[in-house]
Amino acid sequence: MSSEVVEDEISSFFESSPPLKNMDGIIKKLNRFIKLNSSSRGENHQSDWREEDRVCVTSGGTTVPLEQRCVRYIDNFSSGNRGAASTEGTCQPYCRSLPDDPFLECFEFRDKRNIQVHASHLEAVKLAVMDHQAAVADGRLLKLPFSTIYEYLQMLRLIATALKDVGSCSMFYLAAAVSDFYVPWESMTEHKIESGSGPLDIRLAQVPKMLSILRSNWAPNAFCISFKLETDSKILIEKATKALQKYKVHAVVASELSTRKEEVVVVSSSGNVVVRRDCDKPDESIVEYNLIRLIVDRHSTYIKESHS
Ligand code: PAZ
Repeated sequence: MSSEVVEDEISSFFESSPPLKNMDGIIKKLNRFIKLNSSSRGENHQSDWREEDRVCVTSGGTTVPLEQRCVRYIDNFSSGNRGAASTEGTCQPYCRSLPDDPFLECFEFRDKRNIQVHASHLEAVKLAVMDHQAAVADGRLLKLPFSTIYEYLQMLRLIATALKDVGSCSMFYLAAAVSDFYVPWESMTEHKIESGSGPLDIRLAQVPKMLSILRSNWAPNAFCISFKLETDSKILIEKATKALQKYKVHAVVASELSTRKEEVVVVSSSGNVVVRRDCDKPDESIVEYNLIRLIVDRHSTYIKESHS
């Protein structure tokens, strides 16, 4: 497909998308965050801030609504754990160690006026709250929640174009599981699809691939890491290699669904590196620990090379 056709498809996707709710608010937050992390940071913060720390981490699945007043949708699998774990080192950032249903499981009523954290979750809650508050207060973390494919892609475009000037110092770490198929807004029924008239046939259109335009137009100098998940290990590396070549990203992190928490393969032009977790070392008991070390290292080299 020619690049003009891809660009046309992308333009018509955005033109027909329902506008982001609170777009102005999102843009304001985003600009404030970028500004805070661009100018006088060194004077106001004693952090070990480095320029290369401007990272857009996408995490979680996107949904494809089947009705404009959505009751039903198709979801893409992702617990959000990888993005969360990678951001902490962000599920939600700083909530990974809490139980799945934190509000119900973490707290207990001592009496009608007192709610307390259950002793077994006290340390995890304390740490999560403290670290999260510190990250937000320091201006190190901005969370922009999305649900639908429309929201996700509009936000990604906003962020990428806002980071364009940051150039090689910005990174896109695209761990979200993004829908490949969707129902175009204009061909979607407004009201809840009637049941009772037999099986439902739905025709899904292909979501235009935004990675190529992110690389070529939105943020061409940013360091870009995409992710590939497969359930068939036999095709995983081949698919990741094709994505690397097609979208010209700097690396593709390939995972197989059942082993994604144990190991990933970082596929790049300098070869494939298997990254595993090491349960014997507390820090390295999650695969993201070694993954992030490798990616940060590669990004630093990329920044140096771009500036030389
Ligand atoms: O969110 P999670 O920790 O459950 O899983 C992470 C992941 C496997 C969804 C992510 O690493 C990934 O591969 N995302 C891209 C999925 C895709 O191929 O569209």
